[in-house]
Amino acid sequence: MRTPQIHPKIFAERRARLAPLISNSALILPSHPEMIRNHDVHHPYRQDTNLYYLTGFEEPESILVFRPGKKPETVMFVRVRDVERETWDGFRYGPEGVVRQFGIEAAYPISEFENMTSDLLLDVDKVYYTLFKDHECDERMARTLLSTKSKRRRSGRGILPIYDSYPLIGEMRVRKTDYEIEVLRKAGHVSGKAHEAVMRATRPGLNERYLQGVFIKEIMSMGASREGYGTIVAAGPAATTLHYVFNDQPLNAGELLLIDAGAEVDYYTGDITRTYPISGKFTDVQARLYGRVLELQKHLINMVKPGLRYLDLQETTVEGLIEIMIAEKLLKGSKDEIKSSGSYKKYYPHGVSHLLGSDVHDAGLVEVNGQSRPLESGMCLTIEPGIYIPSDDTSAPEELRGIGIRIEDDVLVTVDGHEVLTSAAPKEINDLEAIIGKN
Ligand SMILES: [Mn+2]
Repeated sequence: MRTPQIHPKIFAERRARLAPLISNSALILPSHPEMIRNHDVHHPYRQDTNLYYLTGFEEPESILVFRPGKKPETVMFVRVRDVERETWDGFRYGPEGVVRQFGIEAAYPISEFENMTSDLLLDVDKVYYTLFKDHECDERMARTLLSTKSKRRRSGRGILPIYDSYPLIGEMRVRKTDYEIEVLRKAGHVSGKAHEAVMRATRPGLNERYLQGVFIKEIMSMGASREGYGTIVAAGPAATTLHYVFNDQPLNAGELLLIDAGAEVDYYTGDITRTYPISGKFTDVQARLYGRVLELQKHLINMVKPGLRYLDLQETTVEGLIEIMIAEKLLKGSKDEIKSSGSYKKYYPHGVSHLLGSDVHDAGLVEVNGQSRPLESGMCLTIEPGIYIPSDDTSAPEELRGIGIRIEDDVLVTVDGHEVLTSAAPKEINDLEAIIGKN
């Protein structure tokens, strides 16, 4: 027997907030498709974020049908209990367990989805469903809609119109509730403490993978469910590859290490990047460049408050990094020329920030009607400037080639400013040098 990790009232409150936005409609939300099985080994499963957001239910092969104001209002289709399958794959709640433990009004076997849902759609005007996420489910939806149409033939109405539910739910997820802020604080803290442990474990001769192992051990021991995204442990020139995935090279003395890793706690994730010397002491060149990026990163964090536009953050980042590039003799010319030509992108090709929440690149818009959106209290975002000089870039000063630096923290917008959620991860040069390799 299992019990849900989070109280069902959290999810009922979310459905209640969504309800007025979709009156006279049915929202149909399927689970994330099961991962490909490799030689009968199951990959770890993570529920579709929106389905989890509205139900707290974590099993695959499940679908929510939510019809605000109708009876029953919440219906789920789930896997039935099965002694043999559960022996292999583990516990299932089954329809009875879903009703008993998740506050869902009615639940049925997943095999009943088409037949029963075509009836549940008889008295709604439209359907919220997101196409092209799961081909198989799209086909079931098409058959269901066709069946509803033929069941209400005499009404003279055609196939129910389909609207995408993602923008609606995404908008709900943009401003975090007090509960979500608490969980995000924990995710930021756990991520930060794990980064500190990795710093203490860092020394030349180890493999990148070893440090990933330390990170996972630390976050899990503090209650995280999993890594929030693919961890990047990039030693030396690998740090100039933005989405480095191999994590299998040795750590060499004298080089920098870039680690981008976050812990997921109760479906909310931290997202932190730190860059520091493998041997525990910055060289003069490393300290100079790192210090400049750090100063800019702290300036950007201090800008965060309600009303600040995303665009302003990005512009300030680009201007700050161009100044660094000119000072470091990476680029020639005036700031304006470099900015308008975009030549800085050679060393800084990404955005400075993204929204953060249940997904590492969280749902919600940062542009509305073509305008950059002002920040509002309750939003959570990353601040992550970086500079990356490829090792084969012969136009760059030799001392800088192969250096990649990114510094990333998670910041909550508060009523009158901001709160850094990831301050448990050291980033000042003195603090880093005091702990690297010292566990
Ligand atoms: Mn990030």
